[in-house]
Amino acid sequence: MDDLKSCYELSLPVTEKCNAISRDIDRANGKQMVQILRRCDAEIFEKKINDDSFQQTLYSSSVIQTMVDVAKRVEMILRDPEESLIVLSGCGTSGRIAFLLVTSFNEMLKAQNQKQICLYIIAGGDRALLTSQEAPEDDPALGALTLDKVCAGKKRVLFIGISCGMSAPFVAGQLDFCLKHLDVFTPVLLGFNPVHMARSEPMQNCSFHFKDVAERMTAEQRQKKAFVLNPVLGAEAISGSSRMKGGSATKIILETILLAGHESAFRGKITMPECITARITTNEMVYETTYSHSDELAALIHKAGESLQMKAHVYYIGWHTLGVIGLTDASECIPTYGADFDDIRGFINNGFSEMKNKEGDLSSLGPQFVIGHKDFVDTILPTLSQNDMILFLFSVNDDLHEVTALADQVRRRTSNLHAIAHDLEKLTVPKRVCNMFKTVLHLTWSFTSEEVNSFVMRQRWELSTKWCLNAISTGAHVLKGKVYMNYMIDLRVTNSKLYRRAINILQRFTGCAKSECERALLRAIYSTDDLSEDMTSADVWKHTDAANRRDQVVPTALVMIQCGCTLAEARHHLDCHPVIRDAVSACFSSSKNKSTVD
Ligand code: F1P
Repeated sequence: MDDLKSCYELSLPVTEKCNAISRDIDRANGKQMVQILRRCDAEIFEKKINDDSFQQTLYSSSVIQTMVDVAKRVEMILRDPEESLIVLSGCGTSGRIAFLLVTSFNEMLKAQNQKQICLYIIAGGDRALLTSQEAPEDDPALGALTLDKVCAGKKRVLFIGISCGMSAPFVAGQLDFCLKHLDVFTPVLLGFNPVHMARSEPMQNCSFHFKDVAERMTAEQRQKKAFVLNPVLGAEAISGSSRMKGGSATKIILETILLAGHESAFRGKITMPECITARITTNEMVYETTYSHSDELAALIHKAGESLQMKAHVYYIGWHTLGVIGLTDASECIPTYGADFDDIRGFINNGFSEMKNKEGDLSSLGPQFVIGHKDFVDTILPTLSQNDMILFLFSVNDDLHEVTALADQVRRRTSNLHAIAHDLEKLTVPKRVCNMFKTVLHLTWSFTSEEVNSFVMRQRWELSTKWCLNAISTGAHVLKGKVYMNYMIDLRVTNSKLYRRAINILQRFTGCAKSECERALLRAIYSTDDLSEDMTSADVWKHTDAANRRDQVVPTALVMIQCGCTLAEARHHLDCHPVIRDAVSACFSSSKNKSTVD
């Protein structure tokens, strides 16, 4: 059985593998968790992964050279912006990072009286910025159509398709569209697997798969008509959770490229591999500084875990782009951990007018879209309890009067108020502000504001905040028992990638054949012990549509396989063990006892 398990593990792409560093994260306390996450994130900057010299990493000369080449395309477009566009596109977290980068870069261009030529696409539209809209991710034709629409009439487009797992059909459809129109488009694929590990499963109504597209892109790269940027970062700390390392590396790589292109176009600085390497090293320093605050980070994980364990809430109250980082982190907990939307929620000053998203104010779409600080004060503050954790996210450049006024209001209801605050050695957040919070993760950066412009400074604060919040929300869900070993055992099975991941998880834990695991998963999804022919022969997209309306499908399937029991018995078992990690352990130990007796 162990052989079966390791064979199966070897067949997975890097982004879906189990990271040996975090294998026991479910048994770690806050402090140990920070160290585990620190080591996993260190792999982003590693020169060699597992001594495998064939796998290219972020610092590999081939990767740096591709970044130089893409930066030159950015420069060309910035020099001649009429009828040109730079488009960044992705699904889920990748789309949210695209949104953040595009809005910030356009702001920078605007501040310098340049034309704002950057555009983002996120599968599922702007509502996907705040909620999990996983189904559009499976539609390659929708991706191509959306891209075609936004680029109508343009003569030159640099298209950057982000799919950390090199798997999203939405992005594959867009890249295929670009490859068919290379006279206008220069496509770039950003992901974190070697090309041979790109997904090769058939896609909805489509004659090609992701790996085909990646291979065609590689072929075109020889003539510099297309580019594949795919350094390997090692497996995620929570298997498959590409919001973590994948999201951080996406931000680092694309910001580096955009800024290098900008400096060449407007400051005459020729983009050399050395400048790209230097920028990556600066981000490595941001990583070091962030994790050097491990005690405060562990304390914040502990507090957030306590709140979730008591079925209370965690609220991120952020300013400007740090608010966006908070909203993004919060929204990812729903598909990753099967969390409710209000377990961890984000709020931003001035709501949608601060977001500057394409579709404007979405607050009428429902409570998940209510995101302003004012909304927090009106709807959450009056019912706030001592068990709810509030985390402010701000920098010295934000309106500190506003920060103190809101902190004052919150303190009248609860003392469970904490902060992540960024400042500069020459410009610090005053002590009286810091003293308002029970725990302050206070990051003082040694750059002077003359050294780097405020946009660059802000990008570093964003990255640092992302690392902190990823650690806090991951750690809190681990403490709540939502993770088994380092697997997101209670994920929502809402698209084909997550459907495959669910089967992989079942195979991993039971050692059973794929067909048996899939049957158990379908029984849990369709809520029956007797699967009909209609159910078993339906398309994956039908399964994921049904799964979207069910809770705990993977844990239920796991218990059914492991204990050889009915659906009702499995559900009863899970009801008796509200902590999923305990439910799974109990069922493993009972099946072990049974087999010993046998
Ligand atoms: C895109 C994505 C993830 C999300 C979930 C489903 O992944 O939406 O961001 O967390 O895993 O897939 P990718 O295309 O960037 O690999």
